[in-house]
This record gives sequence, structure tokens and C-alpha cells, in this order.
Amino acid sequence: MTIRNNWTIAEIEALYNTPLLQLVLQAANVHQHYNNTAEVQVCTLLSIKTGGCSEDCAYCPQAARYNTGIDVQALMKKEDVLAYATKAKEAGSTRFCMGAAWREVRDNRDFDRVLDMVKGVNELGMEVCCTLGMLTETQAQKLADAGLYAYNHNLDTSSEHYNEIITTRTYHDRLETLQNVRKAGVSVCCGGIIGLGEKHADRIKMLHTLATMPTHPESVPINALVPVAGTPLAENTKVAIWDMVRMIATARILMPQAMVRLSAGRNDMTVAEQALCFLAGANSIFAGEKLLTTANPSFDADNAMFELLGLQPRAAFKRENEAANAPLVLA
Ligand code: SAM
Ligand code: DTB
Ligand code: SF4
Repeated sequence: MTIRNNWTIAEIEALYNTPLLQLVLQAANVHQHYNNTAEVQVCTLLSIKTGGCSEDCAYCPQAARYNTGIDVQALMKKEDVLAYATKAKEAGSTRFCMGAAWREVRDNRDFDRVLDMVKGVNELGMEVCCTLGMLTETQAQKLADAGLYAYNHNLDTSSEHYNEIITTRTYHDRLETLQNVRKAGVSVCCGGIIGLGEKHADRIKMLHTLATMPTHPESVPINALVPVAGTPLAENTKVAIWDMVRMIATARILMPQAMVRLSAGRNDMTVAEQALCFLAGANSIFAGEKLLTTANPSFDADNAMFELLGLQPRAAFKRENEAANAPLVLA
């Protein structure tokens, strides 16, 4: 099997509907062929500007219009961000991702401060990533010039289900931002959330959009909805671990060399459940007691899990396709 960008919906549907353990086995084979299965990338997130967001993303605790009780915080100081990044590095993280509750980046002093933060984190020797909302090509280039390694901007769901979740910007806007990031030569981190009330067909369509991009995203976060009181999705039913495993395994088969990130939702998973996700091809996590605003397992718990499962943190700046072997030929 070579890396493909021409997957059809029918092919993805067939993969997604494979009996679960067969699907995991197939994904594990692909993973073993293309990647070092002992390595898991450890990333740390920091919310550098929290809450008060103008958008209506139905899952998000940071949207100003929902009463979620989070503390609104203006953009952090560069020194505080660098102190946090240094601590994350010491705890074993190799990628540092800064998130801002913005609709889009504006060309103002706040953006200049973020550019300074990017420069500082890069100088610490970490892969620096940002998720700041929509970006123009010029802004993406400025971030790249400051040393940005990756940019996170999720599709979240299928284009069909999107309007049920967000009305204040379009799917097309998202795809444009992703193109701007690509054009600037920055590594793309793009995935989605399950548990938003979408159908299986929506998950399949979202995976199709990702896997048919001219270049696959280097990193694909798969988030399970963290239901937050006050948001419209607060009462959604918890995502079944089997759905998470199915999503991860299918993503791994479709995009063999991507870092598939087991993202939001880990706090509600046992080590055994997470182990199944790693077996199905997940090879990256967010570490640290908080994601952006919600809880995540502690560094100690994750260290114990790595020890137990024999996993090693992946070194920084390993180009995603570096570990690739010759294409896998399946009979
Ligand atoms: N404001 C920027 C944006 O929307 O692109 C950046 C930050 S935003 C919080 C980053 C991503 O976090 C969202 O695209 C979504 O996929 C994820 N996210 C936010 N709230 C979540 C939740 N409650 N559960 C799971 N994922 C969530
Ligand atoms: C991603 O896909 N998941 C992360 C990161 N990219 C920015 C964010 C998860 C946020 C979960 C809700 C919260 O903690 O606010
Ligand atoms: Fe704002 Fe991003 Fe949350 Fe949407 S996901 S409300 S854009 S912070």
C-alpha cells in the first residue's frame, strides 16, 4: 500500500465498518510498517488567551455566548508562557501548542506578542505549534518566519454536519486557512471531534476530506467531545471507546505517516482503553493536567502509563515521514 490521496467514500466506509478487531489488526500492521510503534509524541497545550470568544462553536467552553463559568483571561505575557514551556520541556514534552480563543488572527500588538512567543519557544528547542483561529497567507508566513513548526486548525466534523455545530464561520473558511498554512510551509495539524451528534457517515466524510488533501496533514488530532456544562452539547452522550478506536484505526490506515493524536477525552479513559488506541495507531498525546480549559491526566499518570506499556516519548523535530520504510505491499 502506497500513500494515497484518492480514497473514495465507499472505500473509507468499508474500512470504517470492518469488524473492530480486524480493523485494529490492519491499522496496527500499517502503523508498524510506517512508524516506530514504541514512540509516542508528547505535546503540551497552553491556553494563552482564554474565553470571551465571539464564535458559536457548540462544543466550546470558551464561547462568550455560553455560560460555562470559565475565567476569561487576556493574552498572557511572553515570560509566563516561556516559563510554562520550559516546565513542559523538563517534564518530557517535545511539542508546545499555544491556543487562543480568537475567531481569527488580527494584525495588531497581540499578534506581535504571539510572534515573540513563537520565537522564544522555538529557541527552547521545542516544536512550536499554535491554534489561533483563521489565518491569512501573510499571517501564516509571519508565523513561519518567527519559527512556527505546526499550526492546528480542525475541520471538527463533516461539511454536512458543520452548520449544526458552528454558524459564525464556514467550512470553506477552514479549508482556506489550512491552505494558507500549507503555502507558508508550516506543518499542518488538522482533525476533528466525535460525539457532536454526528452520524457515522459524517465521520467517514470528515476522514475523506482529510485523507484526500493533496498532502495529508502531518498531524491528525482525534478528539472525543468533553461535554461542558453551559454549552449546547453539555448533555451529549459519552463517546464509546469503540468509536474512538474505530476512528483512530481508520485514520491510521488512510494516512499511514500522520501523527494520529489521541486528544481530548483521555481523562475519562482507562489505561487499557488508551492502550487499545495506541495499538490502533495513535502515536501522540497531549500531556499536562489541563488541555486548554478542561482536565487531562497528570504527568505522573502518563509517565506510569508509558512505563507500563513500554512507550517512549518521541524526539523533537523528527520530520514526520523520516521513519518511512518502503511502501507496504498487501496481497
Ligand atoms: N479558537 C481557535 C479555533 O477555534 O480554531 C483555537 C482554539 S479551539 C479551542 C481548538 C480546537 O479544540 C477546536 O477546533 C476543537 O476541535 C477543540 N475543542 C474545543 N472544545 C472542545 C471540547 N469541549 N471537546 C473536544 N474538543 C474541543
Ligand atoms: C485539538 O484538536 N485538541 C486540543 C488542541 N487541538 C488545541 C484542544 C482540546 C480542547 C478541549 C477542551 C478544552 O480543554 O477547552
Ligand atoms: Fe472560539 Fe475556537 Fe472555541 Fe470556536 S473553538 S468558540 S473559535 S475558541
